[in-house]
Amino acid sequence: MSPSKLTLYNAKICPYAQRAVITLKEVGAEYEQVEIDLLNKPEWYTKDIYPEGKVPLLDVDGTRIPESLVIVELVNNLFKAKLFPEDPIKRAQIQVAIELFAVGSLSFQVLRDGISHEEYIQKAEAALERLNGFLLEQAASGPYFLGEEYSFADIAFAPIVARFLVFNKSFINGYAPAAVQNSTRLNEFFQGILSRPSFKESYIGDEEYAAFVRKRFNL
Ligand SMILES: N[C@@H](CCC(=O)N[C@@H](CS)C(=O)NCC(=O)O)C(=O)O
Repeated sequence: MSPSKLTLYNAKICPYAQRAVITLKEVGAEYEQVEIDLLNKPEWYTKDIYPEGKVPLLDVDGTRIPESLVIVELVNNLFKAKLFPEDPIKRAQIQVAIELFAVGSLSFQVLRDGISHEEYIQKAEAALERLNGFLLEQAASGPYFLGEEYSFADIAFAPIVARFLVFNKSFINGYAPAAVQNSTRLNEFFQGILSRPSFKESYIGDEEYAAFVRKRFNL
């Protein structure tokens, strides 16, 4: 049974929030959306809605559920969608791959902690190589994490990958990862998840994302 009222607290800039939007689109849910300005967060959000002050948060008939991956699974279950593979091993493997692909925190290491571009590139290439291994473990060709089957893995990765590529282009001197150029599987995966309509319809856009990073970090 689908819930009677869904309200998503979203910030278009946020990759985690985009996971929730993609999932809602994939299942064809009707929902209301409240945009939270992360650079000027309204007091009422932290005070009345979610003390952690983070997005996304999904209100389901008055019950508030935060955390992107929890929301993805909840929406999948509410709408009896098939975004989670039946095989518990595959699910676990996807969860590990998501957890270990921490390129978002790598960009913070450049912006906040001042690690060098060389160090960033070294860590990024290692993360991509590992992801390539995970992809090949599932299927020899894509376009998705599991091969031809679209799943929550693709939802989890797409917003992170999109912002990672923009960050490289705009803030790491146009760095184009060698691992992506050298691996058809990885390349195909990135193209597959980034060309999915639910991703494209919910993505803030390359320029807008780069502009946000510049503003947020006074670059
Ligand atoms: N683990 C959380 C992370 C959510 C998160 O960190 N969201 C950021 C924006 S991308 C946020 O709301 N930060 C609070 C702030 O910027 O004040 C999830 O997966 O939903």
